[in-house]
Order: sequence, then structure tokens, then C-alpha cells
Amino acid sequence: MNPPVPDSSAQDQPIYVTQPQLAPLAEFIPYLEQIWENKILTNGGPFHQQFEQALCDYLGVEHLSLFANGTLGLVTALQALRITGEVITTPYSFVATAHSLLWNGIKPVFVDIEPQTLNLDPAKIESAITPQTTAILPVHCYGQACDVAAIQKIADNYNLKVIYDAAHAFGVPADGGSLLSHGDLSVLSFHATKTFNTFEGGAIVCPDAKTKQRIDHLKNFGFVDEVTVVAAGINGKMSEVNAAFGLLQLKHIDAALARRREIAALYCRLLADVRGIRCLPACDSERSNHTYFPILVGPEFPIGRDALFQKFRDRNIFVRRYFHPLISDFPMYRGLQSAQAGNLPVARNASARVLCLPIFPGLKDEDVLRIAAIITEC
Ligand code: T4K
Repeated sequence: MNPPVPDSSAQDQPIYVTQPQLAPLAEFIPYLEQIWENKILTNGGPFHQQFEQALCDYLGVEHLSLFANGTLGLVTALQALRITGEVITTPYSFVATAHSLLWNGIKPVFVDIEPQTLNLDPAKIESAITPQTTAILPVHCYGQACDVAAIQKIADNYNLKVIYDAAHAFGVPADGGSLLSHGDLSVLSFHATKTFNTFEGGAIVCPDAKTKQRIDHLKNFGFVDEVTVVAAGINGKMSEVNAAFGLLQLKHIDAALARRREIAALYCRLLADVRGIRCLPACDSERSNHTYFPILVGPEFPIGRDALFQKFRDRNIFVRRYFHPLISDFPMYRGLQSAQAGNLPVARNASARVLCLPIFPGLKDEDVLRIAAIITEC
């Protein structure tokens, strides 16, 4: 979607829900010079290899495979585990989560979310399992960890695979190892709007070298060597420019995460006592990367969510309703039995109340004060 054109009559500069974190341009020039020197632009070049290793070290995981974007990562993760039939997933996410299933000819089965975290509710998964179910595709929504232990227990009982859509979960702190090591695979996004970006990009975190090798083949048309193709793979490779940029971005990520934490803490302080506004646990938690700052606008708030959304737009502040509409309401999904209105009450309620406030390292404290004041003055 193109960024909305700001109202030129408004006095305030536009503030978008996010703005990409960019390492200084001057620091990137030597990387570009090296690429020009190497003349290797893609297909697993030296920056690609260095970036994969540097990311493994940073994220505390053993193996990962870089991708051109997170959506291709999701599509390929499902192929790598040979998932078929039906997959249980959340309606409360970006549409790419469920689209990755359709791209593989798999039927999504939507299960409702849990009201505190807005993640897939483990208590509701079992009743949606059928003989066709082969996997669960949960999302660590807003970077808030799913109940990974409860999900794994169900998966073990029913012999299901678990693929986490971890598009929001870069650098989420976790006890005893990385959050990204849970389940069979986890898929990250490095899109411009994410906490950590490589312009476009993504990765699959894999448990072992053999799985990584299969994924590496699948993202390169299924080629194993010059004359052997083992699967109908796709072109999902990350280019050298994106990989080199990622390598540089890693040097700045800790400062970016720290600034996000400060902004989230300031919002939390300013909004703590506002009747009818609920900040989600992901907002102030020590276990968040603060990719988003979602609030829920309750019935006790003097105006409705959409009126508040408009109030922001009138002031050139482009808050977003992530995730409204629910995925299950889009035309390619709404005919499914699991998409029927009565089936997903918690997700529907959250989708009608949520607003994501601007949060990004370049956001100034005075902007946060101004944004919070628009809410409190209601
Ligand atoms: N799974 C989940 C759970 C996801 O959230 C996503 C992506 C995926 C999978 C798929 O991963 P990728 O294939 O994308 O790697 C955005 C992003 O395009 C999308 O990546 C993201 N989720 C989703 C939640 O948000 P839009 O349509 O809201 O983006 P857009 O262009 O309206 O951008 C939002 C604001 O950000 C703009 O108003 C201004 C600012 N912006 C945006 C871009 C692209 C910039 O300042 N610079 C930029 O370059 O979807």
C-alpha cells in the first residue's frame, strides 16, 4: 500500500505508524564497493554467507536460511515439511500468514485467539483438529510470545508440525534459549516496516543442517547441483545488497531496540490511567521487541475506535488498525466454515478495537506526548 498523502492544510508534519531504521548511508558505501568488486550479486554470495552466520550468532540459533521476504519464507517452510491437508492458524494476523497456506493448496482452519496476548488460543486448538490436520501455524503477534509449551504439547499428542510465523519476533528476549527455536521452524520478516529491516527480506530458522539444506534447495528452484533438481522450488534468494545491508544493520540493532523500549515505556506511563484504553502485555513487557504499540479502545472510552482513528488522521498521524479486517473476512477465506462470524468472537472483538500507535527509533518524546494527548483529551 502507498503511504497516505498527508493533508497539506494541516500544520503538523505527518507521523506514520513506523519509519524504517536505516544505518548511516556513508557506512554502507564500502559494502557496495565490495559488491562491485566481487561482481557476485546473488545466489549465496559472500555477504549472504556472512549475514547468515552473523544472524545466527545474534539470535542465538544454530541454523537459518535467508529469504527475499518473509512470505516466501512461509511458503517454503510449509513445503520443506511437506505440509498438506488442513493447518490450524490465527485469523488475527497479516494476510500473508494464511496466503502462504493457499499458495501450497492447504486449507486454513481459523481458531480463535486468547484475549490477553491476542495470540492463537491453545485451549481452542484441539477441537479444530481433524484427520486432515497436519500442522499448526501460530503467529507471535506484535512480538509477544505464543504459549509455545501448550502448543507443542498438542502438536506432540496429535503428531502435528508447528511452524511459527515469527515475522514480528526479531530479538524478543526469552528464557533459556531463543524463542525462535520453538516448533519445527520459525519464519522471520525483515520488511522495511519491521524492527530489523533489510529493505525486504526474511529468514527461516531451522533446527538442523539437513533441514537447512533442504530449505536452501527449495529457495533455489530445487537445484541440488548444476544438473539435479529435486523439487519444484521457488526463487526465494536474498540478494547481496540486502545481505550486506543486513550485516550493517545488525551493528545498530541494539540501540534501535533500546529506543523502542523507551518509547513503549513512555506511552505506558502516559496511557496507564486512561479509562477505556488497554495497553497490551506486549507493550510494556520486558519480553517484547516493541515492534508495535497496540492499544485496545474499550466501550468505556468516550469515542469509538474508528472515531479515534479519524481524529489521528485529521492531525496527520497515521495510526493503523493492525489487524482489521480479520484474515477470515477477506473474500478468499470467508466461505470457510472456520471463518464464520460466531466462531471467532475474541479475534473479532480485538479487530474492532485495536489501534497501533506510531513507534520507531526516530520518534521523538515530544511526538509521543502529542500522540498520547490526543487520546487523553478525549
Ligand atoms: N506475517 C506477518 C505476521 C506479517 O506481519 C508480515 C508482514 C508477513 C508475515 C509477511 O512478511 P513480508 O513478506 O512482508 O516480509 C506492512 C508490511 O508491508 C508487511 O510487511 C507487514 N507484515 C504488515 C504488518 O505491514 P502495510 O500495507 O501496512 O504497509 P505500508 O506500506 O502501509 O507501511 C506502513 C507505514 O510504514 C506507511 O504508512 C509508512 C511507513 N513506511 C512503509 C514503507 C514500506 C515507510 O516509512 N517506509 C517504507 O518503505 O503492510
